[in-house]
Order: sequence, then C-alpha cells, then structure tokens
Amino acid sequence: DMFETDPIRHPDLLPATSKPFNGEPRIERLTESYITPNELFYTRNHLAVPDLCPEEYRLIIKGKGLKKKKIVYTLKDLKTKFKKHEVITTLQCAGNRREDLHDKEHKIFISPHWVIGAMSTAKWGGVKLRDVLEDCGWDVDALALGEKLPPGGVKHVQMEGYDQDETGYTYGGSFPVEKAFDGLGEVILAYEMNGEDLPRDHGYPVRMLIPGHVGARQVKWIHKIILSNEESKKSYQCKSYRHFAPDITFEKDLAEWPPARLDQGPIIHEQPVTSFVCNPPQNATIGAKNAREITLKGVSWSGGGRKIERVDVSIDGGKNWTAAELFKPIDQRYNHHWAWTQFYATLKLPEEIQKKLKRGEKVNLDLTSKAVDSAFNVQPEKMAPYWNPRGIAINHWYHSKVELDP
Ligand code: MTE
Ligand code: MO
Repeated sequence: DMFETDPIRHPDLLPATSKPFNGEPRIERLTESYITPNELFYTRNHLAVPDLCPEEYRLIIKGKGLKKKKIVYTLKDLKTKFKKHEVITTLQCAGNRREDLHDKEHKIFISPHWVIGAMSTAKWGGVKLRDVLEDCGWDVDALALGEKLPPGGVKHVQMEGYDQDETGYTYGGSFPVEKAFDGLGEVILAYEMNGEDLPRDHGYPVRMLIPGHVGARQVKWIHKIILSNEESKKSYQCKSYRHFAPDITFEKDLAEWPPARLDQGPIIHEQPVTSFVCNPPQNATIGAKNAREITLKGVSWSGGGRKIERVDVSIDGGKNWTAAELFKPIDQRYNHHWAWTQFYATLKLPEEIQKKLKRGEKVNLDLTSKAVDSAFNVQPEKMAPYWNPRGIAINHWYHSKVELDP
C-alpha cells in the first residue's frame, strides 16, 4: 500500500477520496479566520505523499541560458543564500465544485468530486523564483523590463514533484515564464506555511507557489524546474486541466485512446471570479424563535490577482440581492490581489417569514451569492452553458439551502 506512510488528517477535512487523499474543510470553518489553519487547508494529492528527508532534498534547475547545464540547490542553500519572501495567497483546485457538474447525463470521469471547499488561504514563506533564476544566470531585471527576451525562446517553467506512481511517473506541470521574472509576481519556492515548516501534505520541504494561478501548478515536493519552449508534457498539464464546449463529452470525444480531442481545449492558468456562502452551511437547521434577521458569511476570490469589488447576497435564491460587507484585512496591490475577500451580511427577514416563524412554522431559505471582480467579470447564474467534461472553472451561483426552525 503506497499510502501507508501518508500523514494523519484533521477530522474536519472531509475526504472526497482517501487513496490518494483529497479532502476539503467543512466550509463553515473557512470563515472562522482570514487565514486557514494548516490542518484545515484543503488537500489535493494525485499520488501518495512522499516522505522526504530535509538533508537529502535537492532542487534541480535545467534549461536554456543558465550558467551551467544543471544547477542543484539543497534546502539549506535555499534558506541561506536567498532573502526570505512572504506572500498571502489563496489556492483553489481547478475542479472545485466538480460534484455540481456530475449527473446521469453529464458524467465527469475525473476525481475528486469536490463539493465546494477546495479553496483555502495561507501565508507562505520562501524564496523568490526570480532570485533563484538570477543566481542561475538569468538577467531577470532586463527580462522584466522587456529589454530582453528569455534565452533560447523559453516560454514555460516546467516543474516536477518528488511524488510518483508505481511506474515512476512523477507529478508535474508548467506555467508561463513571464510570471516567474515579474518583479511583483511573487512566485516563490515556499518552505513555510503560516510560520511553520510546510506540512507533509502541502509539500514538505519545498513547494512552488504561483499566486493567482490555478492550484494544479502549485507543485508540491518540488524536485525539478526545467525552463523550456514547451509546456509540460505531463498528463496533469496537457490532459486534465483543459476546457471544452458543453457538447464535448467524455464518452463521445475523450474516452478512446489516444484521446482524439483531449489536446484541443485551452489550458487553464487563471481561474474565474467565484464566491460562496460558508455560514450557515448547506442543509443547516437554524434555531429561529422570534428571528428577525439572518447573518451570512462567505468567501470570494478571482484568479490572476483580480480584486473582488463587490459581493451580492440573496436569501431567496437570487430574486433579491443586497451588497455584503467585504473583509480583507491585508493590503495587496492593484492586480495583485492573490488572497480572497471574505464577506458578511445581516439581512432582515421579510415580514411574511417573520410571521410564519412566530406561528411556529418552519421556513426554507435559499442562500446564494455572486461576486464582481476588478475586470467586472461576474459569476454566471447557471452551469449548463459552461458545463465541460473535465469539470474545471466552475463558478455559477452556489446555493446553500437552510431551514429556519422556530
Ligand atoms: N503537486 C504535487 N507534487 N502533486 C500533486 O498531486 N496537486 C496539485 C497541486 N500540486 C499536486 C501538486 C493540485 S491539483 C492542487 S489543487 C494543489 O496542489 C493543492 O495544494 P494543497 O494540497 O496544498 O491544497
Ligand atoms: Mo487541483
């Protein structure tokens, strides 16, 4: 059993699958604090968790324009040769809410079927990839200023993790190189999470963090970086995280091998604007004797550093809306809003609902939210026009059905 040596997880990390482990926090816990505690941070593993010894850890960098063909760093090198940089960023799995897309007619043949909670926020500490690339011989300042082009036409930063399957196939992916040399991009090789060593589940001893980009590229247990003209050929990059029109189905278009159309959809890097009510959570029963109002709390985020400008909330499934109060206790820069915005609103219950409660009748509410980001992207109401067989970039209104019980 490859998974025998996996770490023990917190009981409030609800497993979507157990081997490999994929767990999402109980969402009402996400609004208890701005920073998600390490043990509640959603966990997405494709493989077993590697058990790495810090002294034996190596980061290997290869590619065009480096001072040597292959440059190797130890954990100590990373911690002592470079300045530590901290960044607060939200991670979300591209397939968050996949459960919503999966039904009898529209099957999603990819796991995990997340419900809603594959999103969390932490303060990460590590070294800027930019500084490491500079140490390797890249003129990152000239690249950032646009005075030079990347050596040898490099376009992508490919990554490989230490985790591997039975055949030795390792996890990997890539992201656009511009993000790596951008002085404000804050791509780091992280060795700390909320002031502690990275937990094993989150990449101990070192993971990549690419703020504003999709969860899949935040490669944990990072072992290799390859600067290349091409995107990563790993299936996790070129197969799993592509988007298709709703008429493309897995059975019809993607299932046969080699999968005819699997390489034709766009690859996701930055995710669309989203939000969801965390509290009260789905299916909650709320004691509501003489209740006159209800308080909603939730989280909202957009990819690419886009700021959340507004979140509207509704208790009647989206007929009536009210702007919520926004909460973001940290300062982030224009188009560098890597971390989520929490929201809360106390809404007056309509007179007829108050009367029903007084008469001792139960009342059902349909709580929902919709966010607007700084590019004025809004969440769509329904998923049908965005349905896709990989189940990614799902951001239609999330409905939380709750019951007021006097
Ligand atoms: N890195 C490695 N090495 N192996 C993995 O399975 N999963 C990716 C990414 N990095 C993965 C990985 C996916 S799909 C996501 S959503 C994030 O890690 C989740 O990070 P977390 O488990 O720290 O929340
Ligand atoms: Mo993911």
